[in-house]
Amino acid sequence: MQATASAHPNVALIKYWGKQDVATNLPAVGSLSLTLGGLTTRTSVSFESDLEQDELVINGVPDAGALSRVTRCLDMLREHAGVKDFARVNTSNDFPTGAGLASSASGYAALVKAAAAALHIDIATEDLDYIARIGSGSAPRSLHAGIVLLEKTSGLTGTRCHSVAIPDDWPLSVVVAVTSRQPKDVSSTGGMESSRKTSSAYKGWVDTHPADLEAGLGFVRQRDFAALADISEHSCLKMHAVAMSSMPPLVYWSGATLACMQRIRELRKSGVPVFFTIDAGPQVKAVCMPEAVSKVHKALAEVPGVIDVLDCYLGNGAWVES
Ligand code: 2P0
Repeated sequence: MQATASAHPNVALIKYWGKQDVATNLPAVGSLSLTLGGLTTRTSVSFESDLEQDELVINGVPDAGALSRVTRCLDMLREHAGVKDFARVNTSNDFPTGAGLASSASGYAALVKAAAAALHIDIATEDLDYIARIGSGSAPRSLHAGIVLLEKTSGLTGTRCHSVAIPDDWPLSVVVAVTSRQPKDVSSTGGMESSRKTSSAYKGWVDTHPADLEAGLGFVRQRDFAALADISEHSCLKMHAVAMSSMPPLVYWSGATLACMQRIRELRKSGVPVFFTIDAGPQVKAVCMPEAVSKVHKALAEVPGVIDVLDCYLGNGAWVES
């Protein structure tokens, strides 16, 4: 009753921000994401009859804060398997945790993948996606490869998640400029709820999102990098406009974040195929064609305030290691 699984984090081009239902992390809008090969979460799950509750260790440190959400996912899998044993969960990231690099997405994707393998259950993809979503709204995307669509549906779970292009179909690269290793002050979960309740821009965000998602999907299908660049930066800045217009205001950027955005726009103006996206943290992700990686990497490394630059590529969905 033991298994280990790995998963990559993901970054959305057409963003998710806001929930229709908090309890089940049902998003108010769909999203389109890239699974980030090069950054990995590795999680071992062991169901043991002598445990009195689930135990969670993240990067070598016991973590009680995230335990209730982990237990909720494990309960759903235990029910599926007809097993009552509690589990020891040991997870580690080879990249900064809780700092806008989607460690919760890769974390919950690896968790459900490892737990399902440890319990030897044969579970439908849609069901595993749903259980991962209970952990984190963006986690189902990390169960899938390459360019991934999480769409709203009228079905039982309310969402469907699948790959729209595998890495070989359109091998985009992502250069991540790390500007801080500190965990963020306001979680995505808290920020989204605050935006829903207080931002006058929230309704416009939800109303205009389906058209943005449809456009982004079309540009992926056409492999139209320039058009995907424009719609992705638009979705990113619209999401941050909603966050910034919340009360109290949510500003996830630092000075270095803005400097990276400007540098990326200059590069694109000079003909380099690159655009930016930013999540609920100060890191900047530069999405580019593979031939531009070294130029983009060098340019971002020179921006004051950038402490590390990570080269990523499109990766596979979560997988069982052993
Ligand atoms: C996204 N983010 O689409 C958006 C853009 C951050 C900014 O999905 O509350 O950790 O667990 O659903 O999934 C990060 O939020 O939040 C996220 P919950 P999650 O990538």
